[in-house]
Amino acid sequence: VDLEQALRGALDRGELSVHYQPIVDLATDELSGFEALMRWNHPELGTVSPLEFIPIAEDTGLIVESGAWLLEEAAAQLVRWRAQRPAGLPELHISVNISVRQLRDAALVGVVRGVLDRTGLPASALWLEITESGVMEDPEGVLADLRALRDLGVTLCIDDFGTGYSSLSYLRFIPAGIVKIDRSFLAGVGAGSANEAIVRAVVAMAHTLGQEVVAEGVETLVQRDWLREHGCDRAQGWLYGAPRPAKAQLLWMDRSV
Ligand code: G
Ligand code: G
Ligand code: G
Ligand code: MN
Ligand code: NA
Repeated sequence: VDLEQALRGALDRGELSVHYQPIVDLATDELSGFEALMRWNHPELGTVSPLEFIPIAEDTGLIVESGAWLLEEAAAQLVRWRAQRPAGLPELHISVNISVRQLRDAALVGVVRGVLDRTGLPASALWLEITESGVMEDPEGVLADLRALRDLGVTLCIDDFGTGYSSLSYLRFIPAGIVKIDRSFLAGVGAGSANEAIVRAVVAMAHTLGQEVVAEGVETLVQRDWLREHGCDRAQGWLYGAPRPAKAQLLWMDRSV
């Protein structure tokens, strides 16, 4: 099977879907929102990993259309979830990955505005995840759009933080409200790993800049307890749940463990 050829018709054939992974508020252990992740189920190949098909979607430009589709699906799903969530619990947010290719597409800000208008999702409930390397590929080109998105009221997240080759000085210019620490830095956290010094430094830096910190790849209670104790704001990982379809999600489960 020619993956690129197969991917070209995947959206129209209904082979793409969205999975959601919980993001939890560390202070309360309460569900705070979800990250939306694209899935491709090919009739013969079965599930194709995003690690395989997202790069193809970026190279071919297919990510622009499928990314816009995912954004609208996820926003509409979140509007339904917010309506179902019992009163008294914090409002849920949804986080969507935006690739370099989408960032460089002149239509992006209009696409986001259109999705917010059509679904009725408040901009404050939408997080857009961008990577450092995505911004660094063309800083001048994308900064104006990032500011326009921020001005819509959307929250920008720097995804996979620490894995890129960005200079810290540039980070100051990305108008992000949230830093997501890459899961590679979570190994050994709470067990004396040198990674603890890195996580501590990222939390201190982000908080100084007025940003929140989300730890990715949290798998154990030891990691969770250490992160909470060291001021990390939110967490995401198998401890709380893997990415799953919408119908498999619980919106008000007590996640305290
Ligand atoms: O958790 P998962 O195996 O889905 O993630 C694999 C990679 O694919 C991650 O780096 C994730 O950011 C990326 N990815 C998943 N869904 C999307 C998407 O909708 N858009 C983009 N640009 N990347 C995605
Ligand atoms: O954007 P990023 O490359 O970080 O994509 C998230 C990827 O990490 C997805 O493939 C997702 O399934 C995976 N993932 C989510 N939670 C965990 C976790 O707790 N541990 C590990 N090792 N991977 C995770
Ligand atoms: O989402 P779920 O309720 O299944 O996740 C809770 C438990 O399942 C945790 O103990 C977590 O470690 C485990 N888990 C969830 N998803 C994965 C996965 O993709 N890989 C592995 N190895 N464990 C997972
Ligand atoms: Mn992400
Ligand atoms: Na990530």
